[in-house]
Amino acid sequence: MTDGLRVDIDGPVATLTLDRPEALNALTVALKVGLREALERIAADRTVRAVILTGAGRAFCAGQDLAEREQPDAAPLDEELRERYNPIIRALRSMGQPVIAAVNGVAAGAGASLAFACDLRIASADARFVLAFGKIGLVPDSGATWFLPRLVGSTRAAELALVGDPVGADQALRLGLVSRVVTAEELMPEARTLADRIAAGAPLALALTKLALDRSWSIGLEEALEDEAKLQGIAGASTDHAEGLAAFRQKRPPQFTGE
Ligand code: T3D
Repeated sequence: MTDGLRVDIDGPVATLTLDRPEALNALTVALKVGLREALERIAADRTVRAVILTGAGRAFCAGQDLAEREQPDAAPLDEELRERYNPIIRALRSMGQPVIAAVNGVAAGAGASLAFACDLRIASADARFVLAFGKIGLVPDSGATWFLPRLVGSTRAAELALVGDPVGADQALRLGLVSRVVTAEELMPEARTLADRIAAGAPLALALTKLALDRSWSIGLEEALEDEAKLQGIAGASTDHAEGLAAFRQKRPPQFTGE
């Protein structure tokens, strides 16, 4: 659909595939713009209830396309972050649908940041995360300095960001960077099964859960308790809550509509 991005919508699940395998799915301007637009379109599509982000070929994403960065007309780095990377990270966090990163291979630089910004990460045994920024004299960006300590704790985040050694799939599982590791063949079926299970949930409740989890990082317990009460008031007034109760009573699976 877009240069370097495939968007497949199959029932309630949208799969976004970064598709520049010859450059390990490195992020060009066209791909960044396409990815942001696709996320925004999907966010507004009520038929999509879960999203999978993955890469074509042997990589998830090698971060910024370094060949494009060296072009004389490349935007300054701060501008590139503000205009193109940060909106992608905001779109991932603000969309109501949960996003699963199916990390099929190397995730380097902003490619790792993209995976960190998803709600869930599952990895194939071939996956590795590389905080490649330092090797080219840059600072971790696209949310990496914010997500990483929250995902693995400050001590491990500092080691990953300052030393930059690659983290293989098994280590990523031990660190809590991913929640599951499967074989390369199993990765997409596993991601789809997970996405289908999420998609069977109540969309409004899922969106509010995502919001509450994100907000919990910046508020105290008292505020979180009040937040939960407000959000539960909204979820409790939904048709889906009534449907959930009826389904429980009638011993059948619920049919949620997002209302
Ligand atoms: O706008 C801004 O710059 C600000 C934003 C910055 C955010 C960032 O993401 S900064 C970090 C940028 N990314 C990197 O520094 C990673 C560079 N790549 C690597 O370190 C390694 O390629 C990997 C560790 C990812 C994988 O290594 P390996 O040995 O498995 O593969 P390879 O042989 O290095 O790469 C295979 C091909 O992909 C190769 O092309 P070729 O020689 O076969 O034609 C290589 O040049 C290409 N490739 C890999 N990464 C990139 C890339 N091409 C363009 N950009 C890349 N990032």
